[in-house]
Amino acid sequence: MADAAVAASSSKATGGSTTQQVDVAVVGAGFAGLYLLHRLRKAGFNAIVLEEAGDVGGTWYWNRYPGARCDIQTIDYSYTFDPELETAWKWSEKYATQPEILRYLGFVTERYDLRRDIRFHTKVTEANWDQATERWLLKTDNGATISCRYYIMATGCLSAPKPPEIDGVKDFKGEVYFTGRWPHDDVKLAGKRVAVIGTGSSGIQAIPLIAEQAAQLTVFQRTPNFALPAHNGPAPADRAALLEGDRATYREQARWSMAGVPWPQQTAVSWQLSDAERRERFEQAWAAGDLVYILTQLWADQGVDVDGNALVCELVREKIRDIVKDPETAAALSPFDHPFGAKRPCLDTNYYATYNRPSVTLVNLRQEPIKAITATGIATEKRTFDIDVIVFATGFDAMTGAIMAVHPITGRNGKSLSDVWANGPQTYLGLTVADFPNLFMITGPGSPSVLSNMAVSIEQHADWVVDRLIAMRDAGFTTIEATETAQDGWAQHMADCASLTLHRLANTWYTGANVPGKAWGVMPYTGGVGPYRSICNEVAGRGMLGFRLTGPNGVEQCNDGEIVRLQPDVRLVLGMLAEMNLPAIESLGAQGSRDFVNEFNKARPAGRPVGEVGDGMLQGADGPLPYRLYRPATPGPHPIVVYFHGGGWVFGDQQSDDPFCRDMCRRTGMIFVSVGYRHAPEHRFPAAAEDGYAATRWVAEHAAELGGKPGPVVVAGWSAGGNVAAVTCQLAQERGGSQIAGQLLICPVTDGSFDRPSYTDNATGYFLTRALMYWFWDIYCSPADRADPRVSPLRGKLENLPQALVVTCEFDPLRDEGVAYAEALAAAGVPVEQIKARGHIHSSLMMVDVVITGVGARAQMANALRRFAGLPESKGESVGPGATVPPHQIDAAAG
Ligand code: N01
Repeated sequence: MADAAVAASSSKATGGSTTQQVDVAVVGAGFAGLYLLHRLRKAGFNAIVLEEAGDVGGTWYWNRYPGARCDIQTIDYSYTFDPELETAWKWSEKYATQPEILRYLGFVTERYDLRRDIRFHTKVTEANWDQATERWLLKTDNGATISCRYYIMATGCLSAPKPPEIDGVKDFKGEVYFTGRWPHDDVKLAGKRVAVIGTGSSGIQAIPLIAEQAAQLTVFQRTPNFALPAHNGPAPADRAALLEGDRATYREQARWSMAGVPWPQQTAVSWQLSDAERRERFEQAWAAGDLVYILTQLWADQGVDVDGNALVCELVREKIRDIVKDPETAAALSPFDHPFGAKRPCLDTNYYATYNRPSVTLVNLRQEPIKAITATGIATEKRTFDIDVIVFATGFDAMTGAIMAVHPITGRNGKSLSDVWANGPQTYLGLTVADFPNLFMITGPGSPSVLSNMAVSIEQHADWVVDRLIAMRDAGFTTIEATETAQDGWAQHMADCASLTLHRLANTWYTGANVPGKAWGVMPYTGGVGPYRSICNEVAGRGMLGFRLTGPNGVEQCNDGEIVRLQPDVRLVLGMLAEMNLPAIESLGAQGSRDFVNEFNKARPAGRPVGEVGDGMLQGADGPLPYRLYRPATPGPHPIVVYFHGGGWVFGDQQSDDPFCRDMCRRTGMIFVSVGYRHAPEHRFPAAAEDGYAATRWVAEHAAELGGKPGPVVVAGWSAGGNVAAVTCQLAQERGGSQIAGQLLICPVTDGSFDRPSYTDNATGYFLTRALMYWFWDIYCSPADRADPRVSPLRGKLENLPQALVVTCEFDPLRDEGVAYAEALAAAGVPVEQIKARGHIHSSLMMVDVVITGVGARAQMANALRRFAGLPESKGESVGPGATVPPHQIDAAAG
């Protein structure tokens, strides 16, 4: 039914009561609900907000426990939609207290006259989609019913407190409080024996203040958490000056940053810094008292690499040992079970020092679990504690809990949201769910939400949703719904992003692990606020990709598809390259292209250290050739890999593939000899192929001199180097040359024909273009020679060739000829394996330390090389590109 028709009967009776008719109903009057109401009204929608509490504030209404503050600097944790609002309100502290934030939200409510459209003390108890009217019908706990075209959950991510799951709570005769539902009246703790259960952000904020009042405080800790001092006070002068100097730029940078706060991206990785440099950076972060700073500004690998992260963990533990006088207590407070940042770290004021007070006791539940709560206190497996007051700081059923708290939500064809989410939340962009038309979530699971500055993410979501509603109204659409394809694609992208991070190594509320029985999975989007914003914009820009829109008289638009198919880090790299506006390499001429590539490579991160790197000369087909040898740090002799770099037979050298060779040398424990074969146009076909053959032979003959194991060598190569490696194997067999135990061919050129689909599908946009490949071919090899197996090994004799691993990348013009070569080898009886790297481009697996999703594939390649050389495979790292098995498993959270 059209809105006009509905509006004509602004309310109508259902079953004796009156149903209020609105365009949009929003649940929740916190940060998100208030801004939504403001924007919806401005856009001319008739909207109401339904709020269970007695006033505005959302999480800041309920969480009134002592010490409650925000943990993002308040100048960042503010609305930015109205510059006048920004100057009308002045925060008094770096981290505002809960009462001040609540006053701010009240101020915003009055300023924009929002209160008149908020129904307080109104909890939604049921929401049903009615297909006939294309509206949601809501029931509430006070009997009011509402019919709305659009239903928006602005319910917050951390607003459904989790039950404590401890026996005997009901038996306790003393006072019981939950941090997430703290009373509005004064809670008197002076002179009392208080227990706090839980040491997350809430517990860690409350404990020092409770300790100041209570006669005795006993803290029951199941898992220690990382906390750093907030150093609260006035807003830091440098940040305030930055904001006030150019407010619009500051806010815009926040919107496009990774976490919603404008800090630059770190590029130095931990192993490039000395101990002293790392310590200096850490001390600076400790002094800054800022979570986003310490999570993003130490070194680039702190959040993605177990070793880079372990360095941070140890530096924090050192601080704990410095502050806490009793070594046993310090040890119990020191986290060892999760990487820093994989569980939300806390900001504290005097938290660790509180344990130096004689009136404070820490009970380590890992050593003495709680048996039960009794009438008079708490019994652990070792002791009993007489207690007057229990404070549960036990957290929330995060991300999904608040949405499920207003259940049942029944969508198209009677589908229940709790059934659809039984195995974890399924969403498109964290905003919508297939089969639930016209339902939106603000900062829902699948969006950056809790891994970002919520203020920034809320505004982005509210703006995106309201802009879509306006566009739909203008175009005459009345329903919007995510498609299954788009939703599944988003789940895949979410998983790809999460596999980059260390969240998989922690049991946290981010993953649902804190709630018994809840499905496990990283619920927030880990790809960053800026990238997420660009994806949402792209969805709209590409004709609402992944959405089905319908309107009256059968009008329908469905532009189905997946919004991100590239691996997330590959997408970022391509975005950066696009911004650099680089010239087409083929426009530079051969020498120009070499100069350009050399210059470009200088800006790439250096490779990791290996045992030894040395340059030398070997004998090629027509004279000496340079090589670079990478020796592992382990005692030799080691098996040898003869490696051929990429570069279209025109450019590239030992330096260009240096990070890859170092990485593979470390992973395989094998010597890599990277050969500087001759390039076209000075040396056209078959110079590169002949050099490959000659160099391999020379290396095999000089294996002992090089510190290698005598016997067969292994060959490997990328791109044109993959071509040289493949051809070398064929020549060695044909000519009875050196013995080759295996071949690793990474995105190899295997055939001089350009009619396979990948040449068309990936012709542009993925760095290696079809035009560039044509150019390479023209420079190296005349059309008359292109069927020669020395450049098109696919046309050669394949029987009895060495076993092979062929790696192809999804978005690579060379993909299909790589696959064809693997299939042809297999058909010829050669043992062959394939890696089809999903979401990767021609060069991404080579981008060591930049494209982390390539780690899985490189670990698999390393294992194959070890196998070829007769070495045992190394254990425990990879199962596939971008999907790594955790090298370190941790204990499940204790129940
Ligand atoms: O909740 P939590 P929170 N027996 O889940 C323990 C935001 N926040 O309310 O880790 C014994 O972090 C549980 O132990 P374990 C912020 O994003 C922000 O503190 O599961 N213990 C853990 O120690 C934060 O991350 C601010 O082993 C039990 C604790 O209770 C999020 O809210 C302030 C237990 C729960 O910690 C949640 O923080 C406060 C049991 N049965 C919160 N069950 C700001 O500063 C749970 N625990 C803005």
